[in-house]
Amino acid sequence: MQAREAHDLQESMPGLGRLSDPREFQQMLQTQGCDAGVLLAHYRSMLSIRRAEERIGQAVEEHQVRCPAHLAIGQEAIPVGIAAHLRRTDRVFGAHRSHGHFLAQGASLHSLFAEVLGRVTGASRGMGGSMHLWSGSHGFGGSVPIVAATVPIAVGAALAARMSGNGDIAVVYLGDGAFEEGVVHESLNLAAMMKLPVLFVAENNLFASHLHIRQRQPSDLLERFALANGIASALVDGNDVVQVSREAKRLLEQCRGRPAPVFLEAVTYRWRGHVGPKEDQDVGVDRQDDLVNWRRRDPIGRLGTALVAQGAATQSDLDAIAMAVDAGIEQAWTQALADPQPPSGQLLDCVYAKPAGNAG
Ligand SMILES: Cc1ncc(C[n+]2csc(CCOP(=O)(O)OP(=O)(O)O)c2C)c(N)n1
Ligand SMILES: [Mg+2]
Repeated sequence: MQAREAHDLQESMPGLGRLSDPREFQQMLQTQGCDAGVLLAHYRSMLSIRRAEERIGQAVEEHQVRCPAHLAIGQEAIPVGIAAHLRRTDRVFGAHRSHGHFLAQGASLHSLFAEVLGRVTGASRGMGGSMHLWSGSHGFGGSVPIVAATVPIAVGAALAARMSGNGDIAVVYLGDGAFEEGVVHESLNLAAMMKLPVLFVAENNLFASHLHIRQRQPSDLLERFALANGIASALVDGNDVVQVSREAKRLLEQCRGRPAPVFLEAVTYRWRGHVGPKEDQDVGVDRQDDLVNWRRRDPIGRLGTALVAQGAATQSDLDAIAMAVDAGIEQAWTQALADPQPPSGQLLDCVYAKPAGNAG
C-alpha cells in the first residue's frame, strides 16, 4: 500500500499555468485561415456587448438603473465564440453575469435595457432586472441570481432535447465559484452517466466575488472536474475569440453527434468589481496591477489589431463599426427610457403561476 500525503498531492496537481498569468497572451490573435467576414462579425458583437454594459454601468452610477448589475466587461469573447455555433432551438442558460450571454444569442439591446430600467417592454416585463433575462425566441432559457441554479436545469433541458430527437443541445455558462456548489458535481455526473447533450462552459475569471480561486480551491484548473467525470473537454484562453470559437465548434459537433456532454474551460478576467461598474471594488483584494495587464489582454483589442495587421480591415473600418455600434446603443437606450414601467397592479402577476384551468 502506498500512502499519499495531501500536501504533496496538492503541490503536484495540474493548474492553469501561463493561462492565468495576465502578462501572457497579450499579443494579437492568430487569425490565419479564418473567414474575415466572420471575424468582423465577432468584433462587432463583442464591441456591442461591451458598449451595452458600459451604458448600463453609467446608468447605475447615475442611479437611473436601480437593480444590481454584474458586468462581464473583459469576458465578451466567450459567449460570442460559442453562440456562433448554436441553433435557435438549442437551450442556453446563464447566471448572474449574463448580459453578454443574452445578447450573443441575438436577443435585442432594447429588451436588455428595458429590463434593467424596469420597463414593461423588458425581457422579463421589467419585473426581474439584470439577473432575470429570458428570450425564448433566441433559445435563451434564462439567467438567475442563485449561483449554479441553472446547471441542473440545463441538464434537464439536455434530457428534453435528446428526447426530442432533433439534435438540439443545452448550454450552460457557469463561473469558477459555481464549482463550489454540490449540485454542479451532481449535474456533471448525471450528464455523463445519462450521456446528455450539454455543453458546460466554465468561465474561469479567477474570482468569486472578492476571493481568488487559489484561496478557495486546491487547483485553479476547473477542467479537472470534466476529467473526473469522463467528459470530453478543452481549455482555452477565454480572451481569444478565435480559440473559443474553434474549440466550441469541435466540442459541439461531438455533443450533437453522439450525443454526450462536453466541457469548455475559458480563462478570462472581469475588469469591473463583482457587482456594479467600479474597478476597485472587490473587498480586500488589490487587483490593480493585474488589471493593467488584463486590459492589455483585451479580447476586442487583440482581435482588432490582428484584423488590421492581416489586412482584413483598416482602422477606419473598425472606427465605422464602433460608430454604428454606438448609434445602436443610444437608439435602444432612448427607446427603453421612453417606455412605460409596469403598472403597480401587475406586481404579483409574474410571481405565482396560476393553476391550469383556474381563470381567477
Ligand atoms: C447559492 C449562492 N451562494 C452565494 C451567492 C452570492 N454570490 C453571488 S455571485 C457569487 C460569486 C460567483 O462567482 P463565479 O461563479 O465565479 O461567477 P462570477 O461572479 O465570477 O462571474 C456569489 C458568492 C449566491 N448568489 N448564490
Ligand atoms: Mg468567477
